[in-house]
Amino acid sequence: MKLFYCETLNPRKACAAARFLNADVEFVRIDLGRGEQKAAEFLALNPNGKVPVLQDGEKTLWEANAIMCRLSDIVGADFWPHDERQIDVMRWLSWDANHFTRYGAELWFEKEIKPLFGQAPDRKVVEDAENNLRLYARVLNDHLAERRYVVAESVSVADFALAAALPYAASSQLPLDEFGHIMQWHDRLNELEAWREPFPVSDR
Ligand SMILES: N[C@@H](CCC(=O)N[C@@H](CS)C(=O)NCC(=O)O)C(=O)O
Repeated sequence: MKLFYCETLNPRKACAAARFLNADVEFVRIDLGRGEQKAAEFLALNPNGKVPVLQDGEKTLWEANAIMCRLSDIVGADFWPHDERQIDVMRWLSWDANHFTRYGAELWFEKEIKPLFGQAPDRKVVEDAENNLRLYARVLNDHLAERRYVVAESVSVADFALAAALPYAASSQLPLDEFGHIMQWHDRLNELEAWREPFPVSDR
């Protein structure tokens, strides 16, 4: 199996999951700066021209959350549960994409990625994203007040999805300091080497 990735927010989830699950994947780096994601060969794998992509024989799968779930199934783990927890995990994946990481990733993009290409952050977009992130962070913070992980008692794909922007909290100045339960939960995820160090060392 090949996992196409770059050292950015979305592939980070898939790489962390592959490491966490000890999945037998070959990491293949795509250089986004050089536009390798828009090459015909790569577009044949993912017509969106984005990483991550998982190639498993004839099957290719794009979207980081789906890749995390697939890897869990391949190794027979509980990371993508198949019992009554699954609906709850699904709920958080959906909420995250539409609310929490939607705005966290927007701030990461405005503050870290645009400057790499010589562009200034859009102040209106930043202000709007900060306000929305605070709004939704309150919901997650309250949910985590008496829980170690987002769903049930163990780490699931919901944790890795919801935490996607948190490694960039300081560098992207995410307005999350006041949300102690979120920060403590992310400290717990950082105890996992796979979450702390998701990318192949030789490429960093
Ligand atoms: N919804 C996709 C988003 C993937 C995505 O946006 N990947 C970015 C890197 S974080 C990318 O490949 N960007 C390159 C481009 O758009 O040209 C997922 O979760 O996998």
